[in-house]
Amino acid sequence: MDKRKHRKISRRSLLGGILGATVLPVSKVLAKRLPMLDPGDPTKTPGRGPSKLGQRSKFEHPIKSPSDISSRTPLQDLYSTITPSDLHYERHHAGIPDIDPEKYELLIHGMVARPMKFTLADLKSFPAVTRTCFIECAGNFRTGKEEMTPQDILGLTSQSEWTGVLLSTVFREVGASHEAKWFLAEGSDAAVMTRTIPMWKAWDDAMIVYAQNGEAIRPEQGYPARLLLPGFEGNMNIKWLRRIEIGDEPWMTREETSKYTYPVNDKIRMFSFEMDARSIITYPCYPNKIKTGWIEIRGLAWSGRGKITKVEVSTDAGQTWNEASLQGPILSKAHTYFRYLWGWNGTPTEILSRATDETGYMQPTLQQLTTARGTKTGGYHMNPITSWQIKPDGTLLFKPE
Ligand SMILES: Nc1nc2c(c(=O)[nH]1)N[C@H]1C(S)=C(S)[C@@H](COP(=O)(O)O)O[C@H]1N2
Ligand SMILES: [Mo]
Repeated sequence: MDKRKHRKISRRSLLGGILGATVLPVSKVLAKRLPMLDPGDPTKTPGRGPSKLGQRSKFEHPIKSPSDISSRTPLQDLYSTITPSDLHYERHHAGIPDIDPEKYELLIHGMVARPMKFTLADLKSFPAVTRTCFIECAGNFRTGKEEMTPQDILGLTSQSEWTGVLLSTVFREVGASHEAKWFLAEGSDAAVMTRTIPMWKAWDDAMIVYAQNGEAIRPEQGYPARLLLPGFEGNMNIKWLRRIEIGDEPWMTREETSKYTYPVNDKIRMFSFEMDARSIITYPCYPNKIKTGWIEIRGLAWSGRGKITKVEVSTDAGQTWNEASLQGPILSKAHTYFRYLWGWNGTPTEILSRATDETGYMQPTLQQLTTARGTKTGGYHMNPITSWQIKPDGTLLFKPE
């Protein structure tokens, strides 16, 4: 490379180039005066200055694929377990209310010694706790056609690092009765979402969270504060939380009786509160195309009942299973990343993953699920093993069953 040509690129020659542009086309001026300078080369010209707010590379375009009622996390675009806050899935029944944090109040009453109202500042003044876990909609699972991405199939799950106060701390403050068996949580959006939650969850790991991934929780996720019930179905994690009533019987709210768990009598209870263990391969998947050679199969596994202990991958349509490596630290009730190195020889096949959690539960096949549930499958808590077909030319397609 000719060094003298480089030395010619001074501030003056740059300005000359710009001024010259008024009489000559820029390209001509640059070609004449700055033969080594490509104005489009970002490694040779100064870039943008610092900004008030960072942004993604203009070459990256992850989107949440919104519908009228929800938006889904692009699982195939994520490299690990945390969902960037602006990619957290959304499900709301009456839109997103803009709640003024100064006016925010949470009422706690019912079977308590001291009914109380808490401002956001009050909630923040309690000792804080931070934990990483997923939230997953009970209706998370779609199938039906081959051209489906992980986002289309299973995008109603996301993971954040949440910060807030343990519900048990606040319940001690109001003197919640130890006789109480249930509490009602109510949101302040126009949907007035209410769910009955067992008291043991409050004494265990339930939280009221006001921060998500290190900053104030997003409006979509319940700003300024939501209930977080690690491992429990998304619907019970009431957003824009405004009222908690403590009692000894379930309320049997509309959501409970029309859709989800009817929690009184085990005989008519359809689903558990917890989300069962499941997994999905997020690479390779539709619409990827692979070449023969080494492929690192990657994906996510999680369980609402504790830690993931094992993820197995099959590369022969489910005939044999091999243990994938799990990325640590493995957290309880949290998305867990798995990886499995595999050499593809060009033969068409199917790749699958199945998760096992610390209770010993193993993710079932769709056949096992429907057999176990009889006709009462409904659209909720469906966690079957899913499969990607690999075609002779290396294209991938979902295998709807
Ligand atoms: N107040 C309120 N809470 C709510 C809802 C709602 O519509 N209003 N939707 C529920 C449902 S069905 C789910 S799956 C989760 C979704 O949480 P996210 O939007 O933060 O992902 O919030 C739950 N909590
Ligand atoms: Mo949901």
